[in-house]
Amino acid sequence: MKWLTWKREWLRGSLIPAAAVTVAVPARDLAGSSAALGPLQLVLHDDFERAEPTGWKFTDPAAWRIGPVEPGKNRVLELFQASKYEPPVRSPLNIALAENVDLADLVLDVKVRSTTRDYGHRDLCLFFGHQDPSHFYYVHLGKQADEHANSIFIVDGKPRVSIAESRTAGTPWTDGWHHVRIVRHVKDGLIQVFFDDMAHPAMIAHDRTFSHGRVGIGSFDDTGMFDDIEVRGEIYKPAGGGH
Ligand SMILES: [Ca+2]
Repeated sequence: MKWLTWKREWLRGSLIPAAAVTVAVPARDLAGSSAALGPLQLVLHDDFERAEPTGWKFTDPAAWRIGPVEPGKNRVLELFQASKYEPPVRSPLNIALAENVDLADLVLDVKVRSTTRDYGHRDLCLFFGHQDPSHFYYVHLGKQADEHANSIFIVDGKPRVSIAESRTAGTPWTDGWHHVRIVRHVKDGLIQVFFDDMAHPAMIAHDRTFSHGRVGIGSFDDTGMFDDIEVRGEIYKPAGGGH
């Protein structure tokens, strides 16, 4: 059980040397897909066990902080208030993008915890294929699915559009921690989203508009915590980009 193995690593607080690891994603983790992801290098691992959230670029740095869940305990990255940010087109307000990570194919794993009240659009979001503030993909993990919630969205120079071919009726938020995974396979456009159940995707889409970009975490308009983000991916190399 791959997830159980990772969970034990998290519990031990062990660090994996980024340069040393390649992981082939098991076929059973790609249910509903014809994709075959090759070995992917671990390009980002952050457990936030430090004082300041270096390595991340925020739409509003004042909305984020690193802190322990309990005094002296594990530290996490917390989105604790609304960002003062006006997006160029209707899209999430609270975004933290990993710096210096531009990926094509990827598998992103992260632990997330919603800290807002329980309501229909209770959400946290994950970002990928991010080109600029008006061109990117994001996953909205919303309590109840509708036109604007609990789907995979594209922001392509205009207000976000839902592109999920299949999705659940809603993300079953609790006040505890959950494990989210995004799988992106550029060649056939596959996007899969998993929430706790790593065998059955909660959302699936196919889109090839953006072939690469940055990854990130955040929320449309709520608060939450993030920890132990691990991204395995293919580092984007521009065609004819030289060395
Ligand atoms: Ca941590």
